[in-house]
Amino acid sequence: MLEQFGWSDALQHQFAIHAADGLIPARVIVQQRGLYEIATELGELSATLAGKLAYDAEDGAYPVAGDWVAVKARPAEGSAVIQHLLPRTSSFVRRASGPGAARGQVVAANVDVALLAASLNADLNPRRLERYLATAWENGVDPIIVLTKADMGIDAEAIIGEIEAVAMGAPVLAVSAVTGAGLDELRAYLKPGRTAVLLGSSGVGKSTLVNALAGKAHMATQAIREDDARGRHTTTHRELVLLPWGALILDTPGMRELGLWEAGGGVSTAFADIEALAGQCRFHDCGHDTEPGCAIAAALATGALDAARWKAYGKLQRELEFQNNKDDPRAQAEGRRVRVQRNKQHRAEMKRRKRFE
Ligand SMILES: Nc1nc2c(ncn2[C@@H]2O[C@H](COP(=O)(O)OP(=O)(O)O)[C@@H](O)[C@H]2O)c(=O)[nH]1
Ligand SMILES: [Mg+2]
Ligand SMILES: [Zn+2]
Repeated sequence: MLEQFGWSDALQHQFAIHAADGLIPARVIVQQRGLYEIATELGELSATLAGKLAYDAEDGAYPVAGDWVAVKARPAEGSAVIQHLLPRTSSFVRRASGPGAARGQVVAANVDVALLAASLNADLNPRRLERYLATAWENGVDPIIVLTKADMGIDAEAIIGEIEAVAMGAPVLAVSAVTGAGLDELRAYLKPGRTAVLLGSSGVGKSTLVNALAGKAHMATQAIREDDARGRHTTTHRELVLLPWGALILDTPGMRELGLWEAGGGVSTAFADIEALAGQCRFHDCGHDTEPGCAIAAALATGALDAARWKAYGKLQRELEFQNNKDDPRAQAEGRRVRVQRNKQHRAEMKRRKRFE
């Protein structure tokens, strides 16, 4: 059961310390207001966070859909308590906005492939795609650009060409959930036991695409526990979906504000053409402005480098710098405060235990 969700020998090996504590591994299918639906070897269970984990999670480490966790199961009650979050291989973070949201919000974890969805119909913003590409590469995740709603009479070929020009080699597909066009091509990228995440603005057709890929099997499992009579929680959707051929797909709510978190490597990959050009400037520390022998200025002059793309690159660089600076003092002070408080609690707890020894 758990192998279907991507559980591996390597994960099992890491899990030994938790197994020794009587915990079992689980993968988060959906998270809603602090309540979880998880897949375990005992079947699907409803779960809550252990108090200690909820406390630690102030650091922004709440389990989310796709996460592996260690749980104390109560199979007879169909429930479990999540005790530990296992280390993530990748995570997608939505840039936080508003006070107190210094860290950003993780929206998907442990994915292998990112499907960057944009509608052929609207919302085709190459600049936004560049951001998504940067975020995927920075996470070590393979991006695939999925242009949706190919049935709406738009010349997909022309747009695919335009997108390929900024895709830096990532595959670009056009699909339609209505006619089924392009779905076989997409399926070929979704391998059994591997997890793909769908990213893109709300309304581009992500959930419809998951349904089209899942077919009847998904409809049958869509309605997970709605047993509210005994005060249990109601979950009407799932985010992590097991597709009929064994691939996993993570549907996320709108990602309008997917930010760049600790990007850097990702930006370089997404703009490898610009970085290569910059390497050809005569001066090592060229400001790409009025310096003689500037390869960027030359490429802009001939049109070999698109001015909008150059501008987007500059904007990303400035944003990264801003985020890095912004993060430092405050986030560090906050981290310190949390650690001090936790140590205090820990010492009090040790004292309390001593008394009972
Ligand atoms: N014509 C057409 N409409 C689609 C397609 N996929 C989704 N839609 C419509 O787009 C709207 C938003 O779809 P939804 O899956 O909820 O988008 P999400 O917010 O990205 O999950 C709905 O009205 C869908 O019926 C498609 O392939 N073709
Ligand atoms: Mg949706
Ligand atoms: Zn230059």
